[in-house]
Amino acid sequence: MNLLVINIIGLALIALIIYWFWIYKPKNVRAKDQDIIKIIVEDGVYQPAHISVPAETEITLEFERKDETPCAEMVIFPDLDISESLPINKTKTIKLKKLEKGNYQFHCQMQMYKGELHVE
Ligand SMILES: [Cu+2]
Repeated sequence: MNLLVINIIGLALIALIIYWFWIYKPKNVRAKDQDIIKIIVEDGVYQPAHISVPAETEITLEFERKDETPCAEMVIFPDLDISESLPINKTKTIKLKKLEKGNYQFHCQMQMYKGELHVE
């Protein structure tokens, strides 16, 4: 490989890192009572990762895991005592009970995938 090619690859990697850490913002969705929110588990992110939920409403989450690595296998809501394994390319339904105001995190077992419910 000549030096130019190596430089271009280096610049592309730097651009990717900048994009990932500074520019990329996970999508935010706003849920209403009885909504079903579909969350795709892929490429190291939950999409959407931030879900706004009105307090005292009931919503359902449908996780669809496309990432086959073991990292993505579990989804854990530590504050809600929820810990579920996600089958690959199938929908896993998690019905949430009514929540009080606050932020509730959810993540994979290694906390590489991260998301948050904003109950307001
Ligand atoms: Cu993980």
